[in-house]
Amino acid sequence: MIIDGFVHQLPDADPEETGEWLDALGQIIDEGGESRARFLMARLIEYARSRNIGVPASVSTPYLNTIPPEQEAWFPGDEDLERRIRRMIRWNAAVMVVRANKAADAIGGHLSTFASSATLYEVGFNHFFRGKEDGRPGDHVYVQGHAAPGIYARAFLEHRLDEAQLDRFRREIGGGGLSSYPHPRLMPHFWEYPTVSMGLGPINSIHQARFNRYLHHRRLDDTSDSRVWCFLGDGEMDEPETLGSISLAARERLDNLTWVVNCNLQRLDGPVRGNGKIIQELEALFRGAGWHVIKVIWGANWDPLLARDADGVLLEKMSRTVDGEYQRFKAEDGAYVREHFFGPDPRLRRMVSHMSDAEIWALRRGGHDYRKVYAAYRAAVDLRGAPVVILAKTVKGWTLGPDVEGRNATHQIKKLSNDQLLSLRDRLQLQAEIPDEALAEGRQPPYFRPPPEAPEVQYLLARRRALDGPLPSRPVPLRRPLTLPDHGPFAEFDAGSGSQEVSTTMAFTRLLRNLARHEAFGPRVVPIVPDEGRTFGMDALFKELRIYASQGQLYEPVDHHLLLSYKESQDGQILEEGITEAGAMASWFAAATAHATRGVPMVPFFTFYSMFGFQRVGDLIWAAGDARARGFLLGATAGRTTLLGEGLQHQDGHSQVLASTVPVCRAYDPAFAYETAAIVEHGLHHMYGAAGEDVFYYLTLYNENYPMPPKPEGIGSGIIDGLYRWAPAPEGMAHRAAILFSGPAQRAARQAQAELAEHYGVGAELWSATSYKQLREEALSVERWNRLHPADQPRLPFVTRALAPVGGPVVAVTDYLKMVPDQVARWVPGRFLPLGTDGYGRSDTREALRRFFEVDAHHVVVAVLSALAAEGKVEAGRVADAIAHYGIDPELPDPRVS
Ligand SMILES: Cc1ncc(C[n+]2csc(CCOP(=O)(O)OP(=O)(O)O)c2C)c(N)n1
Ligand SMILES: [Mg+2]
Repeated sequence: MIIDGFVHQLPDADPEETGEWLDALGQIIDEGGESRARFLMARLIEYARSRNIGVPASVSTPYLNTIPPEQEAWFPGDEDLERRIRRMIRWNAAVMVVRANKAADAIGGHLSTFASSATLYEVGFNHFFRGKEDGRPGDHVYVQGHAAPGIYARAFLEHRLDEAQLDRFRREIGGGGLSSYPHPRLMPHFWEYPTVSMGLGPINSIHQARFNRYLHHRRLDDTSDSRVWCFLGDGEMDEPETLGSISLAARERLDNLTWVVNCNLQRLDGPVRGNGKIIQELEALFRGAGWHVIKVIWGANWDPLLARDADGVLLEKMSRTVDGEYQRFKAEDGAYVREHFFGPDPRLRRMVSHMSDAEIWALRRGGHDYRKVYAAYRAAVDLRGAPVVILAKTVKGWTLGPDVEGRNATHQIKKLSNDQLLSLRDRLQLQAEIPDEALAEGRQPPYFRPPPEAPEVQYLLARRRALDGPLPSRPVPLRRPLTLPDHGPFAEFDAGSGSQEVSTTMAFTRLLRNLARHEAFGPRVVPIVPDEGRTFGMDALFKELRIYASQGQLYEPVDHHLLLSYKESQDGQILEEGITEAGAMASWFAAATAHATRGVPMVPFFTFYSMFGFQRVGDLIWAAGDARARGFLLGATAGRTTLLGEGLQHQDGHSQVLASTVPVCRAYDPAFAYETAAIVEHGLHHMYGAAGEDVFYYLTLYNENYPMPPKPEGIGSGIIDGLYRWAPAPEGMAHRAAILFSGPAQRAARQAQAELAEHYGVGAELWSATSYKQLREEALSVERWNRLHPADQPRLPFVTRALAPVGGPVVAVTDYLKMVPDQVARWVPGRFLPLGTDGYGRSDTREALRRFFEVDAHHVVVAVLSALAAEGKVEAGRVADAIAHYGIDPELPDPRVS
């Protein structure tokens, strides 16, 4: 076989001996069978390893538990009490969802996900997850979004939530409700990590674990006691983000990370791998990537059967059975399992002949076996050198009865009849707690919670006290306060660059360096780049700030003789993530939420190719808003025409539109260095100062060089509010107008102003529009106030007040879609005409692109004249003359659709 071809490239020192070994093995296969041969091979490999013979790891192991019964850690808890607690939690979780869906206005929710994973969570809560008492940061626990009902039910049992709150599950308006899923934005004192968009929890958890190491290596926080736990669905493993960073986790030896994959073999529509075995597939992936894998497939009552499986028929059957069949078995009954799993092979049939159908039916999956799960977690926290994934096999909808367990529709079942509830109650042995009458037809099924002094509650609370307090819980109190910088790092940008031509990207990089150099504040700066540092001119920072590398730099870099050489270091500050915007964003996420998750505010600046930001990792950005992230996102090489040459897939003309859809994102499109600096300075104080608002900032940065003007006097807070007058109109003109520019469109605006004054008698004021989003939001709140206060004097939005004195049409020009300035169109006094870069980009020079997209100075002039003509102030012929004069072909196709 080709894959073992290496063997034939090595000399065989003793072919005769080789032959004898092969013959011996052949004989075993012929006489002892395949299973025996496999067994012997496995023992040989194990023995070779014990003698330090490096045998390459195989990527998969038999379909058995990784931990043999005799090596299971001793379970230290009170099993009976924990079982009762678990049953109460199961009950309340189900009842909460059922009650939410009894009313005519059924509101949804999920029963089956938690039903399959209750044991997985309960072992964690009772024995492993560390809380946050006494100012400790504790563990980071990512809960599978659809398991939220179980987490509420546990908090209820702990007396952290009450019945009224459970009855407000998914009814958040008006306050006091419980969110559908983990949303820190909506329950800021409870939920910690937003996970429900599949794939985001897993990638975030990896980067959280890595970020903890970064904090530790940089001596910013002792993270050695914090473990990251991430609970995942087996269906969720198909998301590219889920698996996207697993090799990073192994490379970084993140033994502070444990994943628990709830392998209930089902996703929303049906089986995850009906024709295969998801556990085996995942095992191979994770082992291949370098993780420790612990499979928890079979419950303890399978152990005696396996112990008797001398000829390997049971293992053979287990291995050959596909997940679709396993699912079917759990949706049938004991007799069916006897007939179809054990039955076809007389040896297997004999193996269970002493067992009743009920006993066969009770053969459990490992993920529902409390002791096995405990042993797996114990092993996971003790294993060193690599992250651990626990693959726990469960039944979707477990305990919820035959109409729900393992059914294809189970994910979406949210109602149970009173009969179904009765049998759930019996299954959970809560007959004494919930009498039959309570479940009579037409009655609302009751919750059950013992009083605080009951042994169950006492035990539960004692366990949590021993583990440093309840979870989930947010935020961690401020443990290491942040000292904000004075104006020093920002000051130089106010003076402008004189005749030196620079870009806003260069200015930002310089600002970043200034901030990182600040003695008190500097260490909190986290510069993050995907593989684009050089594109943004940040390679200059590699040497000074150094790139974080957990193992330091084990080689002399090729450019070591250069002043600005490539420098990796264990206490490096820059996170150079490689080509993974999702990974870089996940690092930003960890840093941007450190204020709440670790009580150590960090200030991340993630600079990316603006095209590959919002549209590539927009869902992570959205979730970051949910997580109450604070920090800066920088979309560099921005602009449909400013990024010349790169073409359709690179030129971004719409990230400002996408940013405007994120409620807590403050999106800015600065033109000048002093604007960029002012926005960052303001943002720092707004997010990390007394206001402490949970928002984040997006700034587009460009690579066009021009002399940066000094900051004009008297512009007040216009840069931050989104608009200010940058230059007055030339005096003595017949007509008046205003041109609003953003980003590098400033150049076209300035040229147009001169042209209009010189040739057309139009005095145009120039305004810098740094943020249409900010303007729009202020205007919307004013509009709302007016709508709801009819008796009061109406208020005017800032943009209306600011532009009122213009006394002529307003033309806006941007390197983004016309939709960006259009955000404020209805509040602009007078005629408003936006120019923007609608359509796909293409490769060409800036000049050609700006002409093509109709955002160059000539098109601005024509737009101003056309607006004046529409107002009857200039003749239409003047517009036509200008069009002809500038050589504009009015018959060219519209770039928007061409
Ligand atoms: C990105 C994304 N796509 C789709 C969904 C809708 N969705 C919610 S749960 C689910 C199935 C989950 O299956 P699995 O991960 O196996 O979890 P289980 O409930 O079986 O534990 C889907 C498709 C989502 N929440 N996020
Ligand atoms: Mg599943």
